[in-house]
Amino acid sequence: MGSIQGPSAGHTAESSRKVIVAGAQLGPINVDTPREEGMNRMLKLMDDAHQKHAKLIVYPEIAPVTFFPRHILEGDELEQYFEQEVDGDATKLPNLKPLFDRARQYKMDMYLGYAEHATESSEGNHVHYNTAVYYSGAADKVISKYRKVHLPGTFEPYERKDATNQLEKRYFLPGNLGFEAFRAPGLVPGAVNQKSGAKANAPDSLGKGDPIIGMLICNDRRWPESWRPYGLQGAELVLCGYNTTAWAPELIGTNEKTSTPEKAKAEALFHNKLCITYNSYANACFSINVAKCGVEDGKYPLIGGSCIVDCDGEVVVEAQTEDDELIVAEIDLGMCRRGKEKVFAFERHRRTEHYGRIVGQTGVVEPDLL
Ligand code: CDT
Repeated sequence: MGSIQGPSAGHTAESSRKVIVAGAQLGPINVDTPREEGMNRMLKLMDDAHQKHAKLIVYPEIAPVTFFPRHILEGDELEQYFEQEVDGDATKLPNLKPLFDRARQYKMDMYLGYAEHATESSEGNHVHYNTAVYYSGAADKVISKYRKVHLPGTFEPYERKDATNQLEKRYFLPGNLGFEAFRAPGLVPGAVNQKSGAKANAPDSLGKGDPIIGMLICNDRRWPESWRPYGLQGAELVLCGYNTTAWAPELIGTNEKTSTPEKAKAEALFHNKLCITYNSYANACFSINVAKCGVEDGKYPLIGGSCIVDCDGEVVVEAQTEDDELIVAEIDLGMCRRGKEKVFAFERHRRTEHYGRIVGQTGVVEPDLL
């Protein structure tokens, strides 16, 4: 005789992997905001995070300065927004050092987005990237760097003089570091490691090592292709900072639904949440998504909506303002096992023989006309 299965059927054994994490949303940073003022605001948010026992803080994309790719710039006017590494060590970047020093003092991990001036050859040629680094408080060093892969907007400015430009293709090269996940040492207590004899990918160590983390920057979050490589590395937490315009008809396009700044902003907030909730669910990972927001220079609106999303795609906590605001949550990375072992058990359900177009083709090729 059939019976309805009880609540213990299919129960996934989840080890507790709790950690308190924070997103440091920033309000507007204007062209004339002094660097020191922006830095003090960022440090204050880190102090608040420490008071709330956070072990990881996430800042927005290009956090320390105004979202300059909307402006047409060259020479020193452009270069002032870029950080130039000393000895290949981001913790020594002169403008950003106070953040690393404070994180070191608190033994706090940190995702920090900034515009990177990188020297690529012995001849001193330099290139620019839109970059985020992950500083580990336990290791006291930057343990991973990510360079934004999907650069939105145009190389040339729009013809209309009053259009809001998004000149990231002009100012940055596409990231060249791929989507490499990494482990954050000591971020949750009691993780197994090689010293204790555990082996990666052994059945009894899955989901028990130091947390597996991936980084994205802004537009990357809209592309499932950015998340899946992290899912395939077992990521439990994806970090993403953003500067998302709330009203830029040339860039985003308009229709009846988005014909006013208010409607366009509502749609931009909806799309932000749509991508981060769906992709967190489909890769069974948490995500921390953090905005720079509000109206920069009195006329360029950016959306807020910073949020921490769980591995079931649910929003755990969401910012309520368009200003400096810390969002904090205790998350349990052990919850990721259910999605990874059942609905999104990739090893059992993926069909790579049918995915060729995803890596073999960039643009759309429609079927022949009838
Ligand atoms: N900074 C950044 O990448 N902004 C883009 C704007 C494009 S809007 C569809 C973003 O994806 O939010």
